[in-house]
Amino acid sequence: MGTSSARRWLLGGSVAAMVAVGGGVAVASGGSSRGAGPDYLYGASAFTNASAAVHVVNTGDGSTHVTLHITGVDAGAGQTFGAHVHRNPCGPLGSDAGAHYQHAGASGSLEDREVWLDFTVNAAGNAHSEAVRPWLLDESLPRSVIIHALPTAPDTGVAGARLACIDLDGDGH
Ligand SMILES: [Cu+2]
Repeated sequence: MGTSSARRWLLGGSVAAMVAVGGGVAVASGGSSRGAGPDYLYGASAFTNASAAVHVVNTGDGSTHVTLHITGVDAGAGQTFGAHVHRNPCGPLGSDAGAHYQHAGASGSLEDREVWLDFTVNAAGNAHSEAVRPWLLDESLPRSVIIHALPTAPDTGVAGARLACIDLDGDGH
């Protein structure tokens, strides 16, 4: 699956997510996946009325592009929230998503070895972020994206309370 087709699909996915709050997960072919949600909210927060879409695209050269689009965030312009790919699926408790996904054999900083998607909200309550990594996510793990209350601390990966979770689905493995 090429990058250009992924980009077209990403735009369509964002629109779909806006009309499907709390909706389920759709699966694309070609080793890509996405999630739309949030699937779980952990108490009232800036994300109570938000819609989010996550796209995971495996490029032909063995790298991974993960994109997060979010709308309807009730926060002031310029506020930054942490977000990461986590190891486990979403659940009723924020802790159900487990620890950060950390890629076996990856090198570099903590951020380089994980998938961080911190985003800053604009005046309209929208935000997006993207992470590119030179490896493919381990398809044996179900995964999710957790949105946190605070920006991610670079040294520790800590980002405060878990506010929302979006399930990611694989490509049928
Ligand atoms: Cu996290």
